[in-house]
Amino acid sequence: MRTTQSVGAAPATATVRLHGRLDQPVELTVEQLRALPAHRAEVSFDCLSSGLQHHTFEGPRLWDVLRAAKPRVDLTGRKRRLRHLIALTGADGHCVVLSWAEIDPEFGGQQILLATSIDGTPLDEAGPQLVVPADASGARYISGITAVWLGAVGD
Ligand SMILES: Nc1nc2c(c(=O)[nH]1)N[C@H]1C(S)=C(S)[C@@H](COP(=O)(O)O)O[C@H]1N2
Ligand SMILES: [Mo]
Repeated sequence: MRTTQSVGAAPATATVRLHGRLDQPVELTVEQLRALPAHRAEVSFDCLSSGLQHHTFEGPRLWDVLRAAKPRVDLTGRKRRLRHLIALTGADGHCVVLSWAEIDPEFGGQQILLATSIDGTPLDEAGPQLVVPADASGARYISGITAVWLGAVGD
């Protein structure tokens, strides 16, 4: 995990870097993610190693986080945007990809969140966690996210 540490006993603060096709690439703390409208998701997913899991997450939509960073995506018409993809990387190297259309309200419009808390526990030290309510399995619920990259096929 990439962290910033201040002098004394202050806890480590995780940061997540938004980069790629963005006009305003930025490094955000979980506290800064809380500036965006928060949504709650009560979810269940299956894990190969630990079985069925239930969690309640809160945090902003990934869509709102990306829009705030001014994506360089042509939203004229509906076809040009569909080549874009979002890659999220965790502190342990686990990496997952979403397609732009999964979160675009004119397509899948899924309420995919960058969670700032899990079951009421803040994620300021661990880093945000991806919430993909429509996924049956937990493997895209990537935790300790350190980077979110927006790219496009053909770049
Ligand atoms: N960074 C990271 N996030 C991850 C994983 C991982 O290996 N690394 N495993 C995923 C898998 S396989 C599952 S099932 C869920 C498990 O979440 P839980 O243990 O909090 O229920 O986390 C996901 N998030
Ligand atoms: Mo899992």
